[in-house]
Amino acid sequence: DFVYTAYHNLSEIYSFINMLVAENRKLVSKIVIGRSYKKRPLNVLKFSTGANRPGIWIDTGIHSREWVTQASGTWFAKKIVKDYKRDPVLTDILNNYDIFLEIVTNPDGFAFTHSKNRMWRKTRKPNPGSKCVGVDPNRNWDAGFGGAGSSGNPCSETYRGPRANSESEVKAIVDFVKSHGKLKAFVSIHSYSQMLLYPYGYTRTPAKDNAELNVLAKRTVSALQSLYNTRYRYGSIITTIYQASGGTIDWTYNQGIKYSYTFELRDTGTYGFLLPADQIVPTAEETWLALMTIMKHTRKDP
Ligand code: 0X9
Ligand code: ZN
Repeated sequence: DFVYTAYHNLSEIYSFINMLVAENRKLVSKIVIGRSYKKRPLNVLKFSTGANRPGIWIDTGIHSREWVTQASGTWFAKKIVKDYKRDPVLTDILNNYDIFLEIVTNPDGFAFTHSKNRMWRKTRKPNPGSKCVGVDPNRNWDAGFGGAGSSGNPCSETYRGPRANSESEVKAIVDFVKSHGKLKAFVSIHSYSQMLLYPYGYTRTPAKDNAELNVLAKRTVSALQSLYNTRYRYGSIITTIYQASGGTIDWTYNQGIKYSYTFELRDTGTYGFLLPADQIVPTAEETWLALMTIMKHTRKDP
């Protein structure tokens, strides 16, 4: 059986995904939305109990070194299959919405964090004319692309890439979001720093739904805190963390997905990206309460 209290490599997580689908065929399926630069499948778990439903998207691991996020993603997947038909709130959500979960959103980077460099963040696509590899997949989206809070230097950790959507890992999600057409919430999960962020990152102009996103963020971090007293800050990206252009949720928000949020999970820097494995399950548990708060609200306000 899969151990949630340890970190796993790419092949272990891909096996986990296949097992979960095999054991829960009525609820779970696997969609391959594209291929990474190195031709690895971009697997998305679809939790669905009926046709033509609106959707809720969750991704983890777009920055490969943020290991507690992929680990939490596996825990969320198991939690969904365990709680369907047991937890009335999740059951109601799944009777009306599909949930999509991409656990390893940057598989090439993730494999590299296991084989060569634990602190790798970006994709693994070579940059022509540079010895430096990779693009920051959270600066590559078509929302304020190329603006302040991203770099044009291929050797930078925040290199935006030659153009928006240049990374197949990003383009695959863009194509999925557009073809799906009715995603109502989009949650992109990072670590670390214990923050819940909403648009915008590329501009100081508040999002049209700023007031509602703020109130929901406040309720969401308070649900998270209720379990282990883990404290989160919350607010728009640019006012809470820093200016960042070409980010995921700015693009999804501009596509009309009102409930677009980014989490920065534990901790606040004691261990940073190297969060000890005994914190995986508590992190996932508290984050699940936060996700449920966002999903419940989405269900009430479609
Ligand atoms: O800088 C980032 O990409 C994120 N922090 S991290 O340490 N995980 O790299 C924060 C960016 C805020 N989110 C978006 N712009 N979507
Ligand atoms: Zn990140």
